[in-house]
Amino acid sequence: METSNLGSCNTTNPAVTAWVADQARLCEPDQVYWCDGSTAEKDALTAQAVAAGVLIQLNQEKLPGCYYHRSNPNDVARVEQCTFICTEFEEEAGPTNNWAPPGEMYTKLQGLARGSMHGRTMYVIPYLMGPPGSPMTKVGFELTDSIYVVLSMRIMTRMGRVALDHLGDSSDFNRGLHCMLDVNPDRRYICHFPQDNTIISVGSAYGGNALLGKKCFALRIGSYLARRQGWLAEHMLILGLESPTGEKTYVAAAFPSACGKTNFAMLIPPPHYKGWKVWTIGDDIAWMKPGPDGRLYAINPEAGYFGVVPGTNYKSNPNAMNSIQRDTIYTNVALTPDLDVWWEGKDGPPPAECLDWKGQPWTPESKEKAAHPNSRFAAPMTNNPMLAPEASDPNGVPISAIIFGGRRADTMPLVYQAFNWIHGVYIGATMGSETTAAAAGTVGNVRRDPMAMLPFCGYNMGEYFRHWITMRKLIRRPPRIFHVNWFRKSAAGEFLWPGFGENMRVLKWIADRCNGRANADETPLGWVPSGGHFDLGELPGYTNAKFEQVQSIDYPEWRRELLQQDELFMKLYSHLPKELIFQRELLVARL
Ligand code: GTP
Ligand code: SPV
Ligand code: MN
Repeated sequence: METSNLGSCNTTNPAVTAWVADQARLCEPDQVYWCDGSTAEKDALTAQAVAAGVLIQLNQEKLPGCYYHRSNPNDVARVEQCTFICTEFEEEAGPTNNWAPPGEMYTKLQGLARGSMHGRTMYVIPYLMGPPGSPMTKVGFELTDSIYVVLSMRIMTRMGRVALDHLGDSSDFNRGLHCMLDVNPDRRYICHFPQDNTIISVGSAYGGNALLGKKCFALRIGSYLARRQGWLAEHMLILGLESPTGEKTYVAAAFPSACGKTNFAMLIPPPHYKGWKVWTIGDDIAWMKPGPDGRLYAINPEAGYFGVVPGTNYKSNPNAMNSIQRDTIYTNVALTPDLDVWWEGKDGPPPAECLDWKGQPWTPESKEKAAHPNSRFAAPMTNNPMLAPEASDPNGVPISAIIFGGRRADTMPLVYQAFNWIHGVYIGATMGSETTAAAAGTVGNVRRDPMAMLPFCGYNMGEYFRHWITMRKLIRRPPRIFHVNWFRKSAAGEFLWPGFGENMRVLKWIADRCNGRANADETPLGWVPSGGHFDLGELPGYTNAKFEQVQSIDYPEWRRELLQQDELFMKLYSHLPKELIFQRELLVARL
């Protein structure tokens, strides 16, 4: 085994060099390559990936710097059934996680990893989660034998020298090992060892399974560290709403996977909101910590967007479209004869012919979809015309509102506000949402997805609720908490709310509530907009009656809802904070 570029981005950090050497001895790659994050390196690796058939160069006139990738058709989404939290005691992982004893799992995974990189290169990726110089930023290393992972991590994180500089001689870094193996679902394990700040992922090369900085480190390990260190690691977008007078209100929102975070984070206000702007700070993950002024400050640990492609177009999300015109990796979309990309819901008519996400000929008559429903783009956040300059502020941004929301065809109104923090925690904890294509399995079943963290909480969910309750004591000026649902439908199956850019109206009411400007009425669920205090102007055809329908409380639906919440509480019973049981009683009484 040789180290191919000793010296260019190597480090003398003894903890790093010893660990990398250990893992190289285990995996036995032909060579070890240290990534420096430079443009020259990107160009060289991209050329290699193209030569190896891992990437296809797209039409460089239409899409400069863009490349196309197909994953193995058995490997197209996160796999919750193969995802494990390996803590000493099963209680620590809790009933919502798969658990295995660390010793056993290390043995099994090391068996799978042993010698698995023969004939391959082990890439060493040093990366930062968070802006350089921020006290909230953390360092990770991912060792991988996938060049696609390297190039994706280069987009999604701040990678290379900057991470080594941040780390210095410290041994406080996340240790991630990723081995593709033969990409066989029978040998696919995404395992977290929070007590060792370690992740081992084998047998998948897709998304959150393989880009270890994202769900594995920033959320599962992150949430574990956050509880011990007094902060929050959440599956939340962060945006800044700027008023015509320049006042900025920062909002963080938790929606489950494929339920609208990227869209909301990049919202463009309707034309009559003259002078209003929505700036993106992050589209998927927020790390939040109480600041010296008693407010809750948030950073986006990521540096890019790994976004759902289908349905993205210049009408639904122009900022996303503008973000993916250059230097973007597209995975599992369709490929047209002129090396452009296509997907269901793109602007314009479908191509007369193309290759689908599996590489098979496709025409508009085909029954199958051309793009996989969980096809994704990886684009640098600096491509986003509405990227907030504060996205790289080491101090983060002060959060005024936290929003929880699921994908619910019924029961849940468009918007309501929690009475107080603990009621807000209850609303987040009992959240439900329909399953989506972002994870392998059935799509469209309502399940409980507390705070959109069901697949991402790295410890006992009951303790996670307790941590949220305890955090209130550390935040003197807490954000207000809201619940939204963009997806309520009529009996005829039509959306009762136009969504997308029109969600600005909801955002405006929320910001007004935080800034003491809009009135609300009390309902059993929480505070809702008072008549005349919610903007329905310039929305042709949208009547007050329709708004009343989307806001309505249906008592039989709420009876069912409470029973479903009960199932979650029963499952978590041994660690469930009694405050939440009390909140449930209060809600039952109000209803
Ligand atoms: P992850 O990246 O998986 O965490 O997803 P996300 O939460 O960022 O979801 P995203 O913004 O990519 O939206 C997923 C899908 O939800 C899109 O394809 C849209 O079709 C749909 N969607 C987003 N916002 C709205 C909305 O306001 N109304 C309706 N009806 N659909 C929406
Ligand atoms: C999600 O599923 O919530 C995602 C995509 O953001 S992945 O990175 O694959 O987890
Ligand atoms: Mn996500």
